[in-house]
Amino acid sequence: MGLPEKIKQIEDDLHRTQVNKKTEHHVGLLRAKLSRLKDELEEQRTRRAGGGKGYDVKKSGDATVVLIGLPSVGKSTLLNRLTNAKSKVASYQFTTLEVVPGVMEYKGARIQVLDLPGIIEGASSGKGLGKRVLAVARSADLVLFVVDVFQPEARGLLEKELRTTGVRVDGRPPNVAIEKTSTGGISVALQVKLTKMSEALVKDVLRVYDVNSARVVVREDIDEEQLIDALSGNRSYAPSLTVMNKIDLVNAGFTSEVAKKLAYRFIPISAESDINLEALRSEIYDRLGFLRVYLRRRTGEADFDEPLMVKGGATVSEVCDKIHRGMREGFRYAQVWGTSVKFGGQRVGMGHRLMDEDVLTIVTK
Ligand SMILES: Nc1nc2c(ncn2[C@@H]2O[C@H](COP(=O)(O)OP(=O)(O)O)[C@@H](O)[C@H]2O)c(=O)[nH]1
Ligand SMILES: [Mg+2]
Repeated sequence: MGLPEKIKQIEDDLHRTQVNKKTEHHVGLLRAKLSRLKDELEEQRTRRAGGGKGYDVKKSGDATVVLIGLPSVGKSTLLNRLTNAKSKVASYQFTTLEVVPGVMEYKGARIQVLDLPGIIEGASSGKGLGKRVLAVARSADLVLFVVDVFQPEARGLLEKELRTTGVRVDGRPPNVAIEKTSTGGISVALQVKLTKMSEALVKDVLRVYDVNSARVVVREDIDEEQLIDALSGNRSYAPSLTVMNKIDLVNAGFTSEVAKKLAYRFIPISAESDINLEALRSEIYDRLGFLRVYLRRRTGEADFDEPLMVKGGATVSEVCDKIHRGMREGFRYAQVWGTSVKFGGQRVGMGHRLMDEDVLTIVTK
C-alpha cells in the first residue's frame, strides 16, 4: 500500500469513529499517524519535484516579509508601493507567476518583501502553484496577510493553508524538550498538568514517530498537534499582520462594520490610492522588533550614525554573522555597554542576547 492509500484508510477510520472519552486515545493515535504519513508524503513530493526549484528566493536584507493573499487583492500593487520593485499589476488573476522580491528601507533597516503568486483554496494540497509557493513563507520573519474589502474572511483560509504547510502564524514553538536516548524507554516529566492530552497518549504519539526511548520534559499544557510539531521539527513560526486593501472603494462606515464582524485586527489601506501606507510601514517595522546595535572598535568611538539592524532576540553570534562570514572562527570575546549587561564594558560570549541600542565591541584573535 502506498502513502496516499494509507492516508485514505486512516482518514476513513477517523470519519467512522465518534470522539468521546473512550475513543479519545484511539483518535489521538490515528491523528498522529495521519500527520506522520502526510509529512512523509510531503517529503517524497518535494524530492520528486527536485526540491522546490524556482521558488528558492535568496534571503537578503535585515528581515524578510512575505505577502500572502488571494489573487487580485492588490499584492503586487502593494509591493511596488512599499519597495523599489516593479511587479506586474493586472486586473485579471495570476499575473504573478513567480516570487517577486523588493526592498523596503525604513528607519535604517533593509526589509526584504516578497510578493507570492496568489494563493487559492487547497494550495497546500498542491492546487495551483500552491505548495511550492507556500513553502517560501517558511523563510518569513513576518507574514503580511493581504485581503481586500470584498473578501476579508479569506484571512482564515490563508492561515489554514499556511498551517497545513507547517507554518504557525503568531505561534511559538511548544515548550517541550525531547531528548532521545538509546535505551530505557520513554520517561515523561510533567512540569504542568496536562489537560488536553493524557501522558499515555504522549508516549504513544512519540512511538508513532519512532521514538521509543527518550526523556521528555513537558513545560506547558500542550495539545497533540503541538507535540507533533515538536517531534516533526520542520515547523516554522512567524508573527503576522493583516491589511485590508482597496478601502478607497468603500466608505468609512463599511470598513468599521467589517471590523466588528471579523475576529482579527487589520490595517485598512489602499495600495493604489496611497492610503495609510506610512502607518503600515511603521507597523511592519515595529512588528519585526528590530534592535539597533552600535559597533565600537576596540580603540575608537561607537558609530552612532549607523546602527546594525538585527532581529529581536539576536545574540552576539548573529551579529558576527552579519559582519562577515569568518568572524565566528576568530571570535575571542565581546564587550557590551547598554541595557543587556550589568555594567558597561562587561565581557560576554557568543550566546549573549543583545538589547536595543547596545554598544558592542568584538575582540578577535
Ligand atoms: N481600487 C483599488 N484597486 C486596487 C488597489 N490595489 C490594487 N488594485 C487593483 O486590483 C487589481 C489587482 O492588483 P494586483 O496588484 O495585480 O493584485 P495581486 O494579484 O494580488 O498581485 C489591479 O487592477 C489593481 O489596479 C486599491 O487599493 N484600490
Ligand atoms: Mg500579483
